[in-house]
Amino acid sequence: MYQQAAWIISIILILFVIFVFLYVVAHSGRRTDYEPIQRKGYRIRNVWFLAVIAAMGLATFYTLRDLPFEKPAHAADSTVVQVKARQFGFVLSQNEFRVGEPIAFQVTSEDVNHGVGIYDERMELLAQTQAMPKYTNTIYYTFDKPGTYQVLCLEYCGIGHHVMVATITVAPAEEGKGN
Ligand SMILES: [Cu+2]
Repeated sequence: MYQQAAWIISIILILFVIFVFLYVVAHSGRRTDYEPIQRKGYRIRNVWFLAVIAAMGLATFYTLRDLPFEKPAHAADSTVVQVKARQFGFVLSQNEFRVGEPIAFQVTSEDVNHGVGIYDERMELLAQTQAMPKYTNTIYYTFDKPGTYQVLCLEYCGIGHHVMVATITVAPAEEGKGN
């Protein structure tokens, strides 16, 4: 969903840039006084500046709450999983989970910077963080569908970057536990 939104927004912005470019090219032959155009430009700029600030403020307010980095209330009941990234692979202390089981992936690296991205079967990114040497980043995540998930490196880390793959399997929720 996010990839598609990003794709559509990119296309719209590219079309906008093309439109502006063509507009400028089409009007470049005309000679007019510079000052009124400049004044008009400044007026438009002031209005748009405020509009952009307002739009970005609203977008930030509504999207920040969906960020997965916040420590959830049930963090204490999470299954703690050590994730060690290294050239070129991942070592997970556990890779079989159940639907609805809250998990805390504690991510670090044994050598250089890596990225840890968890992808579903449609290759949509569900959660990610950096894997850094001597530092632990935690991803709190709860799988809501059974299936096979992939962990891929998101940071170009050397010649074998593309072979950094780990698999996670998620089984249906336990009987009597809902879901
Ligand atoms: Cu890597």
